[in-house]
Amino acid sequence: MIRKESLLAFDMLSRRNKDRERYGDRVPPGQKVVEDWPVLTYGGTPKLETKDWNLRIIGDVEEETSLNWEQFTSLPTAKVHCDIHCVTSWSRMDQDFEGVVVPELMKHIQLKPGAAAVMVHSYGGYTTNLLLSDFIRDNNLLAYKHGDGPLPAEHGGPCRLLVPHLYFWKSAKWVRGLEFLPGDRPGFWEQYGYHIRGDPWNEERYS
Ligand SMILES: Nc1nc2c(c(=O)[nH]1)N[C@H]1C(S)=C(S)[C@@H](COP(=O)(O)O)O[C@H]1N2
Ligand SMILES: [Mo]
Repeated sequence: MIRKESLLAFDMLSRRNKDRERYGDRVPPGQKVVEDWPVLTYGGTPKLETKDWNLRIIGDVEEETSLNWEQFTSLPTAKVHCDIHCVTSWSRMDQDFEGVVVPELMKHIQLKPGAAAVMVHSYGGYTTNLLLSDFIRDNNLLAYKHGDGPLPAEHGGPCRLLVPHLYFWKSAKWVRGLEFLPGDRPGFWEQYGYHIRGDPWNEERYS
């Protein structure tokens, strides 16, 4: 007798093989491609209007400051085409985001000499941590558009971080502030056992 679980396992395996045929090495180990876009939020979607939105820059900076929506959106933008990888094992391929380029924003922020990491704070209380070497990259955006439209609220609108080279929990939705720190410190999921860095190619899922 063939057990139902073995049939399910077989099904998963053949799906992964199909993903590999279609996308080759673009699918990280242990991931499977989905066509829909799941919403993964701890808690609810904060209701935010751009007129009330601002981005606070705090911690190890020469001068703490904040930018309103108009100031923020006047910074140089770019489009990033990427795949996104959630630690719960789905990947979504060929996504188009647009927003402020992180290194461009950083040109306006004078860090204190000891700054080495950032804690990203979200409206609603979520946090996630990144080393500056993972944060200040040309492919990272403070994204406010997806495809042809604004970023949908449930996916982090008006503005989310996009860090395509790490698992998607690092891409904080509803970004509200950047806190620069002398060293890496665990954020929300990292405190609950997610990996401190989260590289999908090394399967840095949990620690
Ligand atoms: N503010 C906030 N950002 C967050 C989360 C969250 O719960 N709150 N979840 C993270 C996780 S675990 C994932 S996989 C992605 C999911 O983004 P999506 O809902 O747009 O797919 O957002 C990340 N950013
Ligand atoms: Mo996730």
